[in-house]
Amino acid sequence: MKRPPIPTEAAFTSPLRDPRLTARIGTWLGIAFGLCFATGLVSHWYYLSDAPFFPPVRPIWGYRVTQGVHVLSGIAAIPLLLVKLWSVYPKLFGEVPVGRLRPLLVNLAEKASIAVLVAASIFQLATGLANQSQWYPWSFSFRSTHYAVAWIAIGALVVHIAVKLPIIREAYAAPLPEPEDNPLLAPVSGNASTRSDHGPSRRTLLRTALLASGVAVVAAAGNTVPFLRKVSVFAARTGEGPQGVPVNRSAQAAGVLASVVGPEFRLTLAHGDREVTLSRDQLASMTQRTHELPIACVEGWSASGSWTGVRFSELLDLVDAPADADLRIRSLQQRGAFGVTRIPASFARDPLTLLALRLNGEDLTIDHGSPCRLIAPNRPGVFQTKWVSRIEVVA
Ligand SMILES: Nc1nc2c(c(=O)[nH]1)N[C@H]1C(S)=C(S)[C@@H](COP(=O)(O)O)O[C@H]1N2
Ligand SMILES: [Mo]
Repeated sequence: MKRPPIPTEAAFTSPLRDPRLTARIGTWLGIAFGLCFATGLVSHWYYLSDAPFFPPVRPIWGYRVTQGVHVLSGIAAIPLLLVKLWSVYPKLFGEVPVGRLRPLLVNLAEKASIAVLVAASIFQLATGLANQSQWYPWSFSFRSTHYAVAWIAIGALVVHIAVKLPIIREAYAAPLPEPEDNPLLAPVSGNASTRSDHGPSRRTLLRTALLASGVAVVAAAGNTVPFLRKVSVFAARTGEGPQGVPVNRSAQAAGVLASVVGPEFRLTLAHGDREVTLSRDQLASMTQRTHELPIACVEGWSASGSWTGVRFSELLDLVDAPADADLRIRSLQQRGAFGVTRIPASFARDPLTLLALRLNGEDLTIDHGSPCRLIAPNRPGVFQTKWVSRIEVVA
């Protein structure tokens, strides 16, 4: 079989391609990437357990909003990136100035930097999209890899913008032009100056790209925005679940058996050698409080619930835990990450933080963490530990 010849840059003739279009799409893509990067840093900070200082306890919906914006800005970037790549990829086939060393090196350096930017961008959007649909088809740690590659992507983006600044300036100096009359595309007879003869205009393409991006956002936003649930066809979590709140990892998936959370269940509070043990009935006989707090998962879905239980700081007082001590929370979970978590003193002592026994007016179901779970304001969902069995003062 004969291989088709490699095309040249001139072989790509779409009249829609134009640096002025590329610059405009690029601006929107840059905004989406910037938002995604900034909120990603915030998300990473929330996950650190040894940060010099922790996120604030208010607003209660802080993580819900930043993580929602993170996932949605990433989704918004996908159609924009595709159109942007389409608008520039003929450059891959541009002439390489072989023979003269300096231009050759500049050309190769530019191609290499763009290759890094494109590869890192595609990696970030692909892994992020898979993660928000709860699909982990890889063996590396999602969080540390996604975080490291984010710096590569943003670094390459800054270099790219700096290198292209003159072209970007020029592109914005004039309004987006429509394609010139192209005799090849004009009909054989008739009035060649009517634009509709040439297919879509550049402005239509720009608007369509932005519209696609908006549609993608709306299609996914029902994960966090309740009134969009009906139209969010891509939303993996649409508010359905026992007691009106979705379940991320079920008891079965976590290896928590109904037998261990039955009447024999005991919660242990430990402060050094001191231990206090409580049954569920004893927890239920303590003062109960009800707070409206969201579960906000890193995967971009979130849902608010009305949680009832014991104020966490009142439990800590039973073993005279120091007010500034962090706590380790152990659960009955047998396998998988996040069976043991750590909560900073500021969150543990917040008056809204509960060891919840009930959700939306009913006892917790086993999948929501029965007999008791942690629920704190402004925390990533992974730290809202279910099936809590032991709370330890971290020495
Ligand atoms: N013990 C334990 N608690 C856990 C988890 C877990 O895997 N094990 N998953 C967490 C995650 S990732 C989220 S988003 C919330 C979800 O709570 P829900 O299933 O009640 O909605 O629980 C958290 N609590
Ligand atoms: Mo989560």
